[in-house]
Amino acid sequence: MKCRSKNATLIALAIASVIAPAGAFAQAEQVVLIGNAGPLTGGAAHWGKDNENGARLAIEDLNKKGLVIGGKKVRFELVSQDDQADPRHAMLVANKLVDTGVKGVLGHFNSGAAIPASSIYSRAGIPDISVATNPQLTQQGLKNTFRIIASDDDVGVALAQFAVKELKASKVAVIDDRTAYGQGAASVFAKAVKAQGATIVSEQFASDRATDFMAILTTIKSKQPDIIFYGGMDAQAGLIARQMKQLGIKAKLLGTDGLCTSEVAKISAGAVDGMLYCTRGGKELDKMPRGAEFEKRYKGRFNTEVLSYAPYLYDSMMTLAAAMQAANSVEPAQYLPAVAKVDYEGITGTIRFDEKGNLKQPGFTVFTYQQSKRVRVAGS
Ligand code: ABU
Repeated sequence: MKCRSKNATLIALAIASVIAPAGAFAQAEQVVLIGNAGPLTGGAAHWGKDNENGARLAIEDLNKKGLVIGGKKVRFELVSQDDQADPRHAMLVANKLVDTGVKGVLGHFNSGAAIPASSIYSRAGIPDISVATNPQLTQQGLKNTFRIIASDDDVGVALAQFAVKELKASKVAVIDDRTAYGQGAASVFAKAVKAQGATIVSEQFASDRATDFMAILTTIKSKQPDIIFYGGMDAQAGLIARQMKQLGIKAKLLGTDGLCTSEVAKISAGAVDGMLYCTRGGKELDKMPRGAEFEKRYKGRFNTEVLSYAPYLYDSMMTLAAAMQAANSVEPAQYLPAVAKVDYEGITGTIRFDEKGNLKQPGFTVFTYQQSKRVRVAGS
């Protein structure tokens, strides 16, 4: 009985070797799990989905290429998690991704989620590349944490200079949404604008879920500011722009990357035209080395426009893959040093990190809106 079964196995192998394509048995395939974490529900879900799409496109491209790492063909799989833009939920998600055995992480998106989650990936020794912009993310001395975009220190100062020099602002009001991102960006901007000689006439705050800003804006109106800086996201900024118009406030509305989307224009019902200015790290998509090609492929694959950071998520994934290839290993302990030393020409430009994990030479762009379309007014 035993002998008959062994013969059957040998016959099956012989048949397989005749019908299988040449080289099919040469390389075993290894599945490499990559975590993606960000808001996939709630008011920032459009950001999370855009990021996830960028990561997915990179993984599909890599799998088409069929990388061989450590002698094995690699198939990447994206494990995407919704952290709900919430710090506590982000920590649950981070632990889950570590337990699932991911070899690298893309995200988290919100600074308030990315900062606590980064400690969890650090303890597990897993490389983590994020577009969260609060400077603290890379000031924790964590060797595994990287940011592939300018920080709020970079863009906040650039926007403050633009506000004073180009918009001739001297009286400034500040509102923030009490998140790590919003509060951090508002504090960088307030400090930088004061250093430029402007005066802060009002400092207010609301939550990142707020919809009614009328009371805050009425208080601010009485101070007659030239500009209002909002530290927060597009979902609230669009409402602020609309409510400023309703109250007849003539000030410009300024903010950092959280405001720089097509969504802000839609929510504001056109109120952002010529009054909202925002700044973001890096170049506009059509100025990126392979931005136009990426835009076309993204639209073809997902049937929607690029919102913001999809090309950076694409490059984040490609950076992890380039480091794995350089180290000839998918194991975090082996390839983490190669991420720190990476020199990768991506869609968004050259990816190289400084000793803290910040992108070297990130650049910035200042935008405004005309007919609800974002247009570049300064920067790279
Ligand atoms: N930078 C805009 C939103 C992501 C963050 O919280 O940093």
